[in-house]
Amino acid sequence: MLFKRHPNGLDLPFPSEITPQEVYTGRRQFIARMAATAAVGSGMWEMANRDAFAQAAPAQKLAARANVALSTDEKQTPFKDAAGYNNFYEFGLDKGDPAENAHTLRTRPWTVRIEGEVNKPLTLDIDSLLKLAPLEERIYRLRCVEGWSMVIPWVGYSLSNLLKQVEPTGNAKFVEFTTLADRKQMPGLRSGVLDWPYVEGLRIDEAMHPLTMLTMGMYGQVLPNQNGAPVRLVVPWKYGFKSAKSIVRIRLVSRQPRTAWNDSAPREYGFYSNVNPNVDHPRWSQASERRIGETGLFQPKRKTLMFNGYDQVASLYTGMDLKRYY
Ligand SMILES: Nc1nc2c(c(=O)[nH]1)N[C@H]1C(S)=C(S)[C@@H](COP(=O)(O)O)O[C@H]1N2
Ligand SMILES: [Mo]
Repeated sequence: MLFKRHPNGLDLPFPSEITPQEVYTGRRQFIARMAATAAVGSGMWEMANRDAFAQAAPAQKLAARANVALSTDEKQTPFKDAAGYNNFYEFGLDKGDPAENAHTLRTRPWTVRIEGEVNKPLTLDIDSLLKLAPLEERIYRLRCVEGWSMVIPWVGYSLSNLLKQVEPTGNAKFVEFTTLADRKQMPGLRSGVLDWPYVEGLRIDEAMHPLTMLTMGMYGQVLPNQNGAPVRLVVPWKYGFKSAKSIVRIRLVSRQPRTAWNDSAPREYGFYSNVNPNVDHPRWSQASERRIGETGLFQPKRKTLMFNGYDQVASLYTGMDLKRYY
């Protein structure tokens, strides 16, 4: 298939930007135009793609103990939305592309190399990762920088379990995450939207925070490929793009690593990218969000919460100007 080129990256049309237009165009006309353009990233997308998952093979179950203390009690996003409305640019730029294309990703055998400023570098395969610490289910909010959110029951454990095993040296100040970039498996690499591989990073105290999750599953089963199988990061107080998918290398480093989104549009995507309703994206407000799956296209939006509601991380940023370090 052909990939559309979105020159500015994470700015595909999505419903939170549609509402004002709906108001001045008139709802009738607006609906007709939405249908005519068969817009993705909308309630109509959700309707059109319901059936795509009906025939999917049953996924491997992943048992986990519920971590109630770290879970929200908000209504979970339906699985079909969480596994059907994705950002995974290695498999295409539209929300339905990863679900359609990611079957070519080979998730076994798979290894993750943990190296850099550590006393005990390690290479672990997926089975070793699954056994490294007790698996927990944590229901987290995920807030995409584009203005939508989901509530997803992830399966994994705190990344700190893994980082402690490799014994970070005193020089380990940041952690860099590199994800798979294989043209044979990932048709989206043909698009020049990012400088592959997708790289993300955290400060070491952010990476060691108990909320930061190394994730192998969701909804009680192994991750669907489009959600970042076989292993990804989930950092719930940051915009979704910090939660790198399909990780192959974790490197502890002394200096702040470059990141793919920051390289591509530095004014728009900072290194920190904490969810913050008071710091707008240069091209749109971050004050509110649309909850995928739960709400219809014309449903009022929700207020976005500071740190996505995860107040327990506030102390990591004491004294920091979060407008400057966005
Ligand atoms: N490797 C890789 N990881 C990625 C992305 C990507 O394009 N490539 N997209 C990010 C973005 S923008 C979001 S919002 C989340 C989406 O995760 P989900 O599809 O599981 O909801 O994945 C993040 N991780
Ligand atoms: Mo995102």
